[in-house]
Parts: sequence; structure tokens; C-alpha cells
Amino acid sequence: MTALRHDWTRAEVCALFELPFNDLLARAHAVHRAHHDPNAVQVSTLLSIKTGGCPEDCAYCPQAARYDTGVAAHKLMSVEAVLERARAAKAAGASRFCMGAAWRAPKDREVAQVAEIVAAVKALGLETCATLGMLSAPQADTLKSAGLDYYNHNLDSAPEFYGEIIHTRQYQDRLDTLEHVRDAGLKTCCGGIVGMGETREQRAGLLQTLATLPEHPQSVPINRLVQVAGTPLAGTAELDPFEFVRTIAVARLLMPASMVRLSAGRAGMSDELQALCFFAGANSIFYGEKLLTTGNPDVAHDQALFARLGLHALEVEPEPGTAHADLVAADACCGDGRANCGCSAAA
Ligand code: SAM
Ligand code: DTB
Ligand code: SF4
Repeated sequence: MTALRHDWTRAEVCALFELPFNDLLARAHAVHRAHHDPNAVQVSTLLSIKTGGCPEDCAYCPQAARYDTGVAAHKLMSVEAVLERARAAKAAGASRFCMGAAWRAPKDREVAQVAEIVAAVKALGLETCATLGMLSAPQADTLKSAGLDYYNHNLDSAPEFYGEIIHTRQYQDRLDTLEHVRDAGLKTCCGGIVGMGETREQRAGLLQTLATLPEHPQSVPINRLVQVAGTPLAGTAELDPFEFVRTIAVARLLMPASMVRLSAGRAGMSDELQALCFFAGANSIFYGEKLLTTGNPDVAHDQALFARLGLHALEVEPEPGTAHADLVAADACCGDGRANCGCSAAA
């Protein structure tokens, strides 16, 4: 096992990015195998519980009210409506249910409503995660008391690139929320977005900042920008897919014990690119046809991909006859996963 370090320098992180691709992947995969089952992938389902109409100006985001993206605004869903979706996610094989709200910072009344939702989802036997924007320390405590496991709050970019993407809150605001989340005893889910026009050094800067937080986030989502028409970042030059794999590999090397999530952008990736990402150290995905407002690969496609790669879903006892049972069993099947496989995982 590699010892965890919290003192990575920018030069060291840049040097990792500069390695020959095969050397970088070999190193990242060795660290991955030493800390994790290389064939296990954690699966989370995401639901937008409050959509659109957000006052912030995040240049990538289809939910910012100021951009004309065609996303219809919806108020906070009822407990019962969320539960219905959480039950379906569990039956389909998710072990964690992540709830996103398009808020800058929720009001205390809204946090109380989400706390009720969290408690109900948790009672189904799912792990819970929420992403609601900036939180005060008491709000983080309220969510922890309700049974929340993870809070997602991303740094999104390197500190020096942030001002080109978001003007309505500061980098320090994000660090403050992360501190409140850690102090409340919640697990942190924190990562960023690549493909926003940043330089390689700025990608290194994002990962260096994540890896030098007081604790490595337990979950590190690496999002590839989903370009949405109407947002300022629509039309940005596409990131070289190998550079995306490098970003996953460097995240794995810097934060060996964390779960690295191959997050937004999977719908636009080939199976081969995703396989390279899993080899480089990604071991978590969003599972289900939708992220918050944009698409994600079909469940059947992911099941077939797991089967072809001999991957299985991490943790939770599968209920017999569910899609989850198929995902968990994927590495026990013929491993083919294509139309001629005939095993349940390829259905
Ligand atoms: N409003 C809250 C906030 O900003 O913290 C929570 C929801 S927000 C949609 C959660 C994260 O989604 C953002 O921090 C960003 O990393 C990611 N995201 C949003 N739009 C995206 C896009 N078009 N492509 C990739 N990631 C995106
Ligand atoms: C994260 O890092 N990625 C997820 C989750 N945390 C909340 C969100 C991705 C959103 C992609 C754009 C959309 O679907 O609206
Ligand atoms: Fe609002 Fe979050 Fe989207 Fe920014 S990322 S515009 S805060 S919903």
C-alpha cells in the first residue's frame, strides 16, 4: 500500500502528467490494485430533486437561470416522489442514491426538507449523498443527523482558472463548505470538471488542490464537460480522450485510497475509453439513464460493459432477480457480454 500524502507540489503533479502514457498507466494501475479490488466498481444513481432556476453563473451549467438551455425549473420534490425514484434505483442495482439541487446555498427551511428526504431514503437501505450548494456548519450538522453519508461539493477547477468559469461565488466559499462538511463528520465527495478549456497545468492544479485538502475526499468525481447549448462553454474544443485518461490516472496516484468516479460525460465516451479509465484507476460511476438534466449510458449498456470487462458492482447484498444481481454476477458469467453471450448480464 502507498502511504497517503497531503503535500503534493504542483511540479510533482505536472511531472506525473508528463510521463509517457504507458508508464503513467502502469504506475496508476499498480497503486489501484494495491488499494482496491480492480474489478469492483461502486454504482450510484443521481436524481435532480430541485431543478433549474439557479442564480449562479457557472459557465458549464444548464441549470443556471441566466442561460437559455431549455431546462424547465422544478421546485423541490416531495418525500414520496423521491422515495419512488430511490426504490427504483435500488431495484436497478444502485448502492448509493445521490440527490442534487440547483441552489446557490439552501435556506435552513430547505435543509430541513432535504433532511426528511435523506432519512426516508436511508431507511430503504441505500447510502445517501446530497449536493445542495454552499452549506453552513449547522446545516451540515442537520444533514449528518438525518443520516446523510456523503456531501458532494466540487472544487470544479484549479484556483487560478476558477474566475474564468464562475463569478458569483469564490473558491474560498467552496473550501469553507468542505470544511463544514468534514467537521460535521460527513464523508466528502469532491472533484471537478475537465474539458473546460483549461491547460494541463490547470488540470494538475485541480488535482493538487484536491490532494492537499486536510483529508483526501473519500469520493473524487472527475467530470468531463457535458457541453450544453446555451451555456457559455458550449463549443469549447474537446479534450483529447487520452488526456482525460491521464487525469484519472493522476487522481488515482495522488489519492490512492479514494474512490475515483468516472462521472459526467460517460454518455459521450466509447466503451474502450471507459475501459482505459477503469484500468487507470476509476472505480465508481453514475448508473441510470440520467445524470441531473443530461443523459447517461443506458443501464443495459452498462451491464453489458461490466460483463465484457469482468467488472462487478461493489457492496450491498443483491436482491435475487434484480438488475443489481446481474451487475454483481457479471464477472462470474462467460465474460463475453455481447449479443451471443446468452448470460443474464448481457440481457
Ligand atoms: N448547485 C450545487 C453546486 O453547484 O454545488 C449542486 C449541483 S451542481 C449541478 C453539481 C456539480 O455538477 C457541479 O459542481 C459540476 O461539477 C457538475 N456539473 C454541472 N454541470 C455540468 C456539465 N455540464 N458537465 C459536467 N459537470 C457538470
Ligand atoms: C458531480 O461531480 N457530477 C454530478 C454530481 N456530482 C452531482 C453532476 C453532473 C451534472 C452533469 C450535467 C447535468 O446532468 O445537468
Ligand atoms: Fe447553480 Fe450548481 Fe449549476 Fe452552479 S453548478 S449554476 S450553483 S446548479
